[in-house]
Amino acid sequence: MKIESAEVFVASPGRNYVTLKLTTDTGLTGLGDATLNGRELAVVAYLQEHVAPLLVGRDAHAIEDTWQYLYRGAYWRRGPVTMAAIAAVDMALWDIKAKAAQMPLYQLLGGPSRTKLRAYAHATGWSTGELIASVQQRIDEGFTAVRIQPGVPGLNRTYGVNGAGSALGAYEPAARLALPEEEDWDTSAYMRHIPGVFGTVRDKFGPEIDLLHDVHHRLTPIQAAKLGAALEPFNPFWLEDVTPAENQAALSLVRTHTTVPLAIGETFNSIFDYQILIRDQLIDYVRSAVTHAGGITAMRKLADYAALYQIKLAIHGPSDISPVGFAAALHLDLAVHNFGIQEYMMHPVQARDVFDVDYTYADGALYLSDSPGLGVRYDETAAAAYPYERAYLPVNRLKDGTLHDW
Ligand code: CS2
Ligand code: MG
Repeated sequence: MKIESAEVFVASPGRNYVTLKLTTDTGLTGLGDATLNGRELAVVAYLQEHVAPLLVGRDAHAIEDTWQYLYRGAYWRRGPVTMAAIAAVDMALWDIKAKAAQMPLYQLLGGPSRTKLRAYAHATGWSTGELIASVQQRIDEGFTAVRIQPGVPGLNRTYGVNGAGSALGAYEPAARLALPEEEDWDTSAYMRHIPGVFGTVRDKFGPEIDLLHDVHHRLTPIQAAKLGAALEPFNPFWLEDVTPAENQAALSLVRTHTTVPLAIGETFNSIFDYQILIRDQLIDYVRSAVTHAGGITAMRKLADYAALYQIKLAIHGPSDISPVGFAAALHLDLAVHNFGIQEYMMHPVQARDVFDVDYTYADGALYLSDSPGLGVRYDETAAAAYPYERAYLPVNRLKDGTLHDW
């Protein structure tokens, strides 16, 4: 079975998604997600100009060899653009292989290790009262694990809630402005505010609900250590991305001072970004997206490496991973032994016009069907009605204008 064509589609049903479609000489098709939020067309060009010509005529079954060919063959290794492109090819080939076998992909990865995939949802509110209402809504929807992101007194907008009165999710699909939106940041104000919010939410909902929080790369290691220690009485499920973590060893300082579980890695794109973090047991959850870390082939190796150290998989699942990339995550989640939890941010409603998916949500968990492959269909005609729109993620400045991590 040979690859006959590789086509790339860009559509914006609520937000931009880049989708690769591979077709074989036997008529099978496979889908891959290549969406890199805010830099989408860089991956489109990489796929169309540099990868598609290499794929035509290749054995569609030779997934590992194709992965190595694209990774080593480029000479210029790693980086989010390259790894998103490789990920899309890898997903599409796994989709094809599973369709050829007439099995859902998770069967080819070893079969199901559990019956359902526990998911966490986002709750957000500028004031603590709004946040509590949002948590209640998630609990009413069946979630038993909720990420809480409050506003910060003195700021006008911040990650996870954007501004007072903003809609749920408005913090993610960067406004369709000519230039990135500018948010403001004050680490001291944030550090003073968060423990009280955690305490109030914990008091209101009791000990059983799991509460998560995303620091979104904003602290130094010593600040992160201090925040972790301050939150310990409220038993967070995890703190996510406490530091930017380009310096992996820095997390050992955080670890020395707090037992709060740490999750990290949505911006990482290689197993090597985790080498020290996993080997030295500095984290508890790996957060890469299948879409950004080289696909199922690479993520399986990452999950297995993490498993040696009792570290669990908690794949990134925001609305900027397409339903194709999200389905790939669910198949891996179902198959690996060290599944932790799955983020479920949900896609814009318009995405349903373009992506027809077989996965379902019920009572705090996600389920896969037994349909062959990834279980996602792409409607090219519907996609054409949602043309690409340039969109940036926000940037973040301190009060004196210094650019800070977003
Ligand atoms: C976030 C992401 O889901 C998360 O944990 O950190 O939504 C992140 O902000 C976006 O994926 C950026 O594109
Ligand atoms: Mg995050």
